[in-house]
Amino acid sequence: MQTLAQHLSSQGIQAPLAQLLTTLADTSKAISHAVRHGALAGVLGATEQENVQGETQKKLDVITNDMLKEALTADSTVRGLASEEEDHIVEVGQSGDFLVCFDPLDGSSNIDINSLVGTIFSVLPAPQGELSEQSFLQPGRQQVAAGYVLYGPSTMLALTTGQGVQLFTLNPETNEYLLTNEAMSISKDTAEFAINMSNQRFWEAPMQTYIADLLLGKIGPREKSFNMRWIAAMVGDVHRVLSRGGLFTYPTDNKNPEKPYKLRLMYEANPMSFLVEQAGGKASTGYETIMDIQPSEIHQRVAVILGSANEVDACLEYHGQDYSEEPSL
Ligand code: AFP
Repeated sequence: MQTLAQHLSSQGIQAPLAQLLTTLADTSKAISHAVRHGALAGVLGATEQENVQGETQKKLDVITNDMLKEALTADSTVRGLASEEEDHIVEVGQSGDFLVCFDPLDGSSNIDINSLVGTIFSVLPAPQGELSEQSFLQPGRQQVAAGYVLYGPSTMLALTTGQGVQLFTLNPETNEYLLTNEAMSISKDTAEFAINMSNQRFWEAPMQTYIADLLLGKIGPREKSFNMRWIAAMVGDVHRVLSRGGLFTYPTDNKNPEKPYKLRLMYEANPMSFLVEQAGGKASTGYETIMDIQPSEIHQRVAVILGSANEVDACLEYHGQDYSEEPSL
């Protein structure tokens, strides 16, 4: 089985990007170690602090954010970083080739119940000249790499550099990532969807009708039964979609008119959309392709509908969208 380093070399990944991806992978090994020790390391529970999202920070949110900031600051290929846990962008170097956006511990509300959590990262080219928030506001199409690390029964790294999606499993004996799937592929069709049903009354009509038809199963217009899953950690739900197909969605809702969307564009929706499209799936807000969005601010939130291409198309039909264009690979 190829190691991560052997794989990056075999794909002809240039040294600076290979160095950055190695930094991210190595840091995820340390995060995996911290997550695994949980209560034994005193890393569970919440802090007194709130992040820019207005969410109470878990201890592990802060610990993992600091680990990634330290590692990326020490990496000469990194010009700047943006994190879910940082109010503003952080300039870390004068000459690095890359900007890194990340959610250090996605699904952190799962930490205290020992459920799935992960790290999500997105790598953008660093423009020349002064660094500002504007430097980061690039559409998802500009990403040079994206991935996630899922801290589950196995620690797994899913990665794309635009040449499909590769999956690596961390060998606990050697602490080495080994290539366990060289081309993840999302089935075009599915009978499985993931949504937080408790928000049903707050959804827009197209999503209410789409989900109602899924629930009608064989007696409804879809004429087949559907299964539902909800992990409450995007990394876990997207990994399931990449592994066996499915549709994952966090649609717009009017539960809190000041916050019509939940998922963050720069470090959740864009990296996951890159992975999903590279595996043959689709990713849309319901009205536009996620990776075509011109970001307006670093912590911007969007609606997300992603997964099996034909099922995303079916959902977009309810939104009155033309679904004829093929996913760009
Ligand atoms: P946390 O990191 O605050 O747990 O949020 C995780 C997340 O951003 C995403 O990973 C999940 O899909 C979604 O929120 C879960 O949202 P609900 O808690 O509303 O189900």
